[in-house]
Amino acid sequence: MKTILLAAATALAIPATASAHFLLEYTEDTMIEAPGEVPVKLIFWHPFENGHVMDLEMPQEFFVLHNGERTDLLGTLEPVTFTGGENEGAALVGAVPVRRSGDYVLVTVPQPYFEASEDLYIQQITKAFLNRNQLPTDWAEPVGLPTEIVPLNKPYNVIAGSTFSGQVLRDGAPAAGVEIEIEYMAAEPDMTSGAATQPVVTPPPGGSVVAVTGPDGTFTFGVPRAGHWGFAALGSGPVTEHEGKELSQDAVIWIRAWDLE
Ligand SMILES: [Cu+2]
Repeated sequence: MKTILLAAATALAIPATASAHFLLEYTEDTMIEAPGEVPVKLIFWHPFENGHVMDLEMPQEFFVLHNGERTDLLGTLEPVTFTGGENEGAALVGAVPVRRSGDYVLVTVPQPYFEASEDLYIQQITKAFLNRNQLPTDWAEPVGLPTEIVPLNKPYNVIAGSTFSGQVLRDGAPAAGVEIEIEYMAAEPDMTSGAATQPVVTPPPGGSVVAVTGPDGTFTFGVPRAGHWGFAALGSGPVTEHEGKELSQDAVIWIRAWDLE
């Protein structure tokens, strides 16, 4: 009896993680045809269910890697508001200079966000990928972040119906047994209106879609649909505390899947 009561109390103490937070680095296109400044929106949101928007501060770092060369983009960021299905929140808009052919790996290291309902900080170190002229240059290389997901499939042209695999690194070493939350961008940020588009699907029952990394830190997910998919490795980072509270230092990656037509 005591055991049952304890089990019930433990179950109730588990924070409400049914909805997954995701830091977005959103660009309308991932394959960039014309050279120029590509607008990117940084939004802390629940895009699968078009849910709550969390206020995003100016990040600690925001940069792009191209041919292994790092360009700081913090100075391009401007505050904007973003309206999701439930509320309006603070977001940021920046610009990525895309000129030469190759990959452009966008990286955001945000400030830790205090989530009052769970009494902890969340810091989602996020990567997204652009490409120009189909020349692969940078996507397969680790950036060297405290934690990151390294794609094992080219992340900007995954075929819907195929699979995507990634490897979670913590301080450069494979991180085993890490929970990966998987999110579909069912609604997308409208770059002109500052609001979300109408969601095209709703999340399945049963809460977050989850995979767990194996002994070598890898995971695989069958991608059922074209669009933007996000993967968040929860608490995969080496830092576990911020200002006296628990910190979930997560690694997030965004990929783009396409239908064969
Ligand atoms: Cu959430």
